[in-house]
Amino acid sequence: MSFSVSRRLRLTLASLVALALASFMAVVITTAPAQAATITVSTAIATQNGSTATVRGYVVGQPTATNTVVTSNYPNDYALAIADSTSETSTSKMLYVQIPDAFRSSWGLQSTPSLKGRQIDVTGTLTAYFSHPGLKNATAFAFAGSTPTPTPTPTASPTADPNIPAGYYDSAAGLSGSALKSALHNIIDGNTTLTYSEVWEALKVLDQDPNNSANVIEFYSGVSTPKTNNGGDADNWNREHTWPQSHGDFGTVNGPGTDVHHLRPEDVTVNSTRGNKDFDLGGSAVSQCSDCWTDADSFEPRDSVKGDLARGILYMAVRYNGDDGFADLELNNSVNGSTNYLGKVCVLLAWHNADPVTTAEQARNNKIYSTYQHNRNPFIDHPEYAQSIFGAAC
Ligand SMILES: [Ca+2]
Ligand SMILES: [Ca+2]
Ligand SMILES: [Ca+2]
Repeated sequence: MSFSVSRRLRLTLASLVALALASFMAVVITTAPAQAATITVSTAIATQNGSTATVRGYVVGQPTATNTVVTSNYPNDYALAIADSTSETSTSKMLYVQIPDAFRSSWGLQSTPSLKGRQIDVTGTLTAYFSHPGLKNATAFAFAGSTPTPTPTPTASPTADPNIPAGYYDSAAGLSGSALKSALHNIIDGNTTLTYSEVWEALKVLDQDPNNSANVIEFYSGVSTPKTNNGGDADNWNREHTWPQSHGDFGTVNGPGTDVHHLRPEDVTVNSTRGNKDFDLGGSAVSQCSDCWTDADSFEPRDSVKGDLARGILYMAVRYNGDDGFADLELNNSVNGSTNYLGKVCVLLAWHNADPVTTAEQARNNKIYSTYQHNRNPFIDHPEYAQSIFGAAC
């Protein structure tokens, strides 16, 4: 099988570490431990001596008892069975891996069933689990071949945007959780709205290719395409609602359907492939969209826009609360969820942490504020708000 692993894996690891730290601002720089040699599952089974090792194997299911490994309808995210062959069915040739709390949302099969069949590297202590050869106290998970990154890089700490108007967030000071969400809503609502046709012109400015002022960058795919190539035909770019219209039935009248904090240029075909799917990890490669992944119920874009995407989605959930004639947009941790909801919130939070705010993203936010809508995305200005408002679900 072939996966574009390197970038997406580094990102996944960085996100896991960020979650474990549970705070975007608390970046602690430590010395990375020396990397242990990678061993096979059969070697790990033969080496149950309490030593630390990195084991490479294919995810074949979830152990639920000494001689039982389930391969569907996973009961939780607590354990993985890995083997040297993706088709292994004998539990005696499997290693049972305990999944610590911080890794469950990304490495547990109930949350991420698409892990089955993937080759992974897991680092931990070789010792019995479920009275069976196992690995416990895992400190790192990665798709095979990537470089585990046990600590975030210093650049993960965002620099405050000097263009935030004085006093803009004063009424949110000291608040957390739902009180913070409510205060932010009142700060960013009442914004100027664009017509759907004005969105074309706004995106040509906001998403201009920094290396070619005649082009825009298509959001998920990263492809540079002429601004004049907008339209509805194959290989045109059009206006992608990263929060799909159908997840709130808001259409394209002035309001959420024209809010450029979440609207982006995208290739017509890629836009169609994304459709109204929720966001989650995994699937198969997307045509015309390098390092994008999709399956029947979810879409995953390239790594460098995962955070940008997440922050636009978080903005939508706070901006639209059902008090202005549109639906109350909210996040949940599901795919195929109910109307007005978009998921998965825990995946989006991990993406927010793993792909931090850049100066280019701040510049886009400032331009929306100064030129178009006169409201700001709080999660670009204050990344730490995301965990406070949405972290309880994860
Ligand atoms: Ca999926
Ligand atoms: Ca980014
Ligand atoms: Ca809302």
